[in-house]
Amino acid sequence: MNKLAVLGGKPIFESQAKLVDITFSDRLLIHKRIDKVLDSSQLTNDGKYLLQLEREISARIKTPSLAVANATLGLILAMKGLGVKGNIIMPSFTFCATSHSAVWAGLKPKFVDIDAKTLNIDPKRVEEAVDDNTVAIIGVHTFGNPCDVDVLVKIAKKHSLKLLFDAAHAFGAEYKGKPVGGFGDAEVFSTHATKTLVTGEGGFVATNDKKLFDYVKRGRNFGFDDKNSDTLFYGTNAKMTELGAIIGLDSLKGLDVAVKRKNETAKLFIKRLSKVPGLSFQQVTPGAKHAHLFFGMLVDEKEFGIDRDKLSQALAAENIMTRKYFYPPIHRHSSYKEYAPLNLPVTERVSKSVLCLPINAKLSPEKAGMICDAIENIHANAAAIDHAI
Ligand code: T4K
Repeated sequence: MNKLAVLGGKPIFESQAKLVDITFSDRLLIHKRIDKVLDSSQLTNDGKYLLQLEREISARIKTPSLAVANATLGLILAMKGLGVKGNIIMPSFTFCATSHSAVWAGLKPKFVDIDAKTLNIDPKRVEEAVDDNTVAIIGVHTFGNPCDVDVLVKIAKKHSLKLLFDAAHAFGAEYKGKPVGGFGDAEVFSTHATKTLVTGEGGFVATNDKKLFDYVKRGRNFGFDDKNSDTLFYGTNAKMTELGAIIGLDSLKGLDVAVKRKNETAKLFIKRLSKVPGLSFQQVTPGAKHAHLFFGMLVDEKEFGIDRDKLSQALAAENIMTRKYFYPPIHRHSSYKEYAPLNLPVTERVSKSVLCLPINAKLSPEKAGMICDAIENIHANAAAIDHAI
């Protein structure tokens, strides 16, 4: 075993193993298309590449989809378009965009706990949380692992609630053989640079609800009518540019390969790292196909020997990037301080122990193996590391 960098040795990676490392399929075509767009001078407002991307996304997920400037604006539009006022049940173990969007849309987040295995909203906690003020539920397909969709649909139907999915992580995932995108009243994807399907900044709202579709379509363009002369409501500007759409078309071409590669890496990580005491992993929802945007691992300090933060530090010394998605949980953010007394034991435990490892289509099995070597080495030297940092 090599001497660990955190203990004075040489890092296992010469150049950084990045959490995300974007793959482009055909740069020449990207450049050609950008030139065409520059020649045409049509940079935004329903340009030809945007329309092509929307057609291809809609066909792939078998659901009418609209491109937006980012998932946060997509979520705000989808939530406002539901036309309801009251509480929206959601997990606190998510990115702040899920809850911020609700507040911007005039809804009040009601945080509930997650399931310890899938790391998604726990349907039992959802059912318990429904009261007279509840108008909607939003599930988050955490790291690309689809929610327990059928159970959430049942609960929403039983209580006449709207149901959304924050599918920011989940392009390429499936639930019971169907692509994520067509479930609930709407699903919202992110195509931010950190995602598998990339447009730079961007996202998609997918919905089978014609009224909601029209609301989002107008809402992303200031609320204009078909003649673009009068506004029908207070819309916003949430349009995606042609440059984003060109990157998106390229990214979509490579998506299946990327998701396959990421699933292979996740399998390798689980096979190797399940042998390391104190490490456990997100479990795939029964009947689902995980998109593995991120690979989340839980670190039990007692059994592993050091806590998540020290492991992250030791990996950084080895030139291995990690991220603590999602820490702190939303109800611990300063902007949500009125929620701080909430008791969400699984969320608290997972949030304190979760660490996301690099997972991207460029990460070879050899490099993924080197990440496992480093983690095993860190575990074997936990006492010395604990003393050193
Ligand atoms: N719902 C959920 C559940 C979400 O997780 C998010 C966003 C949203 C909704 C809202 O989606 P958007 O409105 O953003 O479309 C990231 C992203 O900013 C954010 O989009 C994402 N979730 C969140 C989980 O993380 P950072 O600050 O952690 O990323 P950063 O800059 O540290 O980069 C991480 C990795 O990505 C590194 O390996 C570098 C690489 N990277 C990053 C950027 C920005 C690139 O390769 N290229 C890039 O341009 O925030």
